[in-house]
Amino acid sequence: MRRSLRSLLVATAAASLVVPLWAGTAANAEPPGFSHADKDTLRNQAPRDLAIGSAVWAQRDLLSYDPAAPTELQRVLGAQFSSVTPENDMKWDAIHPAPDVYDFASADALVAFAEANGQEVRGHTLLWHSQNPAWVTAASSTWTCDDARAVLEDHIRTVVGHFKGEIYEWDVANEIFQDNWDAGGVRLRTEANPFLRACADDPVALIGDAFRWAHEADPDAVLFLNDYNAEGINEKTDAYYDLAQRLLADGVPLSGFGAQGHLSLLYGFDTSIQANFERFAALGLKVAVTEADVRIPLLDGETGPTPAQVAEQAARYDAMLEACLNVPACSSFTVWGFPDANSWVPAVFPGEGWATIFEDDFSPKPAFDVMLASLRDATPGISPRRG
Ligand code: 9MR
Repeated sequence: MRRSLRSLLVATAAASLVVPLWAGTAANAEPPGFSHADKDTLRNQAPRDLAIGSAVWAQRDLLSYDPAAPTELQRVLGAQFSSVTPENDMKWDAIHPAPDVYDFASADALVAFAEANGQEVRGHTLLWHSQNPAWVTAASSTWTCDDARAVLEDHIRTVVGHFKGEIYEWDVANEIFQDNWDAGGVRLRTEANPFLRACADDPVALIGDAFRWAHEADPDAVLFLNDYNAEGINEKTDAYYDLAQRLLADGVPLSGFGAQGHLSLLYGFDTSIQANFERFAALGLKVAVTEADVRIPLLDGETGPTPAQVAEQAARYDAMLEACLNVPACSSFTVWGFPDANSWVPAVFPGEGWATIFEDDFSPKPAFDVMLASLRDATPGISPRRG
């Protein structure tokens, strides 16, 4: 089991003054079966026990996994990354398709892949306004808060309990705040989220209990709030900062804050990500970049981005990674899948793309090279740019 291996190695390192604390921790351990030539990888260059992850949609890409004959995607995923996040396989519509039916098949396949490749698993996600099954949407129109609480509690206890000991970080609450461009501005999603809507009189109590149920089901998992547009210090992250303080004051087992990191070159880059991470870390929370990608506006008729766009993309990926490297509480840095052909971006943002760190033939982009160099240059627990 990944986490117990990590604890064991840290304990062993602590007991021996000869073995540095970062050496051989589970997150950076070499996957079985890889040759020396594969050692120059993101996972093996990561400092301290920083997990370097990717999302993968197990239903599409891992069900047919044969360790003796991996697909190119599976080979790269195993070689480069020490953590995997199910892109869709643990979401409500996939894992709880009917009131009394839980389907763990593809999520279990992801956990099995991770174990075969010496990887940890980030769980995603338990309370969200999107990708809920039709039965939830239909039933929620008549839910009382007690009804919603009963459904959510059963789901969280069942799903987190199923994976107990297998998942090091869970995105418990995902995208629970609106954006400042939404009607009503930045506030909890008590309209779009069916659970928060049913408990709109006191949504914070429901959120707190979601964390409590998850913690009771797996006391060792680090439990995250997670959102987009949550990289820098802004109105939304101010709201999260206030919520985190309130939850912690109430004794809620909140233990992480995740910035998804979905960036676009259409917009400027907010350089306050490190300062934002530092304020959440000061509350005693882990922080993480959970879904990094950097999409590029592509002109009609062009087959790819310009050299300047490629360089800017690499700089933004690296800036997010550097913020993580510079904050010791940053526990994981995850990219949201690869290669570009698998990216969610073109379907949602027509005219934008080329967002991942691998081209469709799996060759690494400059963003990959720059991040690999930053990981290699980082000393354990501290980034070289920190002085
Ligand atoms: O990448 C996911 C895509 O395959 C799904 O169709 C989509 C459905 O909403 O969700 C995508 O992942 C999202 C993640 O779960 C939460 N943050 C935003 C991600 C991109 O939309």
